[in-house]
Amino acid sequence: MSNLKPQKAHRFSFGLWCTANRGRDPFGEETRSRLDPVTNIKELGKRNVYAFNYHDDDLIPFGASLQQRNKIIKETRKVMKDYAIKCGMATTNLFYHRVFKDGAFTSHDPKVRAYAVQKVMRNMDLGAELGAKVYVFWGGREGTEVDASKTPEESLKRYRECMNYLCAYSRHNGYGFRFAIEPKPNEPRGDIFLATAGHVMAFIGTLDDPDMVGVNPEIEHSRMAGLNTYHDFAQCMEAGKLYHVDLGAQKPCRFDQDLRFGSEDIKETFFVVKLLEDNHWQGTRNFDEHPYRSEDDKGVWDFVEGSMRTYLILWEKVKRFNSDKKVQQILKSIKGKDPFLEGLLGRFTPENAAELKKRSFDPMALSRKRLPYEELDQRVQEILMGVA
Ligand code: GCO
Ligand code: MN
Ligand code: MN
Repeated sequence: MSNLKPQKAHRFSFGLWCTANRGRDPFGEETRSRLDPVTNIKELGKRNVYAFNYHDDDLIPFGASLQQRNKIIKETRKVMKDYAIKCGMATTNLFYHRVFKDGAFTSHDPKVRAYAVQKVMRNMDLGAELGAKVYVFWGGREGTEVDASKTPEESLKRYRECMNYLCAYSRHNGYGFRFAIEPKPNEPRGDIFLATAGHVMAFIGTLDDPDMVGVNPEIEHSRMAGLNTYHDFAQCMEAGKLYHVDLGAQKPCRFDQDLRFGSEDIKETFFVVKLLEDNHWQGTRNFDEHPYRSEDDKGVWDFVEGSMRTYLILWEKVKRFNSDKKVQQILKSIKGKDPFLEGLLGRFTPENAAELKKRSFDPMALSRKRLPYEELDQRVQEILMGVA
């Protein structure tokens, strides 16, 4: 296996909130000590992580004075330079403070919505200053427990109004951000609006500036919804809407586990890596996940190193798959070829349709074509298990 050491050229990134996660959950207190953002960025940079991502409050504590803010920004810039680490993505914490308990962009209260938009604009100013290319919108509180309280139609209108406003703000300032909306079906709300990548893509089509906005699908969130993550990512990519990715691992249909990349769902994860690498996808290979609560402060870095190592191993497996004679021979054998029919099917014309209607087919004969998927999947398994 070739070199599994992460390089800046691999374009790995982590959210500061992932490494600074202290293991608190609804049933228990913190198990790790506080990690300040500057040390956090430095430790990532030392490990050849290409970029860090942040929520406004990860970097500048909520309610900090202007003086504190300027000091942190200065230190951040220095550590970014010293450790050759970029800021990849910026996002806003619109979920922690109780003011957002019933939503930010979808709150009934115009003052809360205005405050949320203000919070985003202020952090967009900072994100642009730090060189972030992508701005993520994860509407964790944009949802309901009580359907009588808010209608989805009205909420989506409000969501749209805020997104349109912020797109215009970014354009007006020449920030060049690509916005990426992150779907999640539930948690922390009972039901969250824009639950899946499909919902997000449909919503984007209704915005004033759809080209500016794409999707930030997360492996864990698609699996929470019981979906095939690989298909989710691929459909976003095919639509030209894969603007950012959140990688991690998750057992299906549970709370958001945010497990270390590749620690579950190995075959699906392999196909996600294959999708990104075979298509030379341009974004950062971003991890959004948390170390186990049982880990100590040191273990956080094992988690960071493990995530990148697993990605690189899976990439090696992708190369192995792509050059495997047996796999390629099966793939070749299952793909039919008929240039004449493909021409007829390629475009509707009355002539093509008339010609197609005249053709006679033998469905039984067609159905007898061998599809050796047992062999194909076994081969994939063996590549992944390291015996092929
Ligand atoms: C989650 C989400 C968050 C968002 C992040 C960016 O785990 O529910 O993934 O981690 O990605 O808040 O806004
Ligand atoms: Mn998550
Ligand atoms: Mn995420």
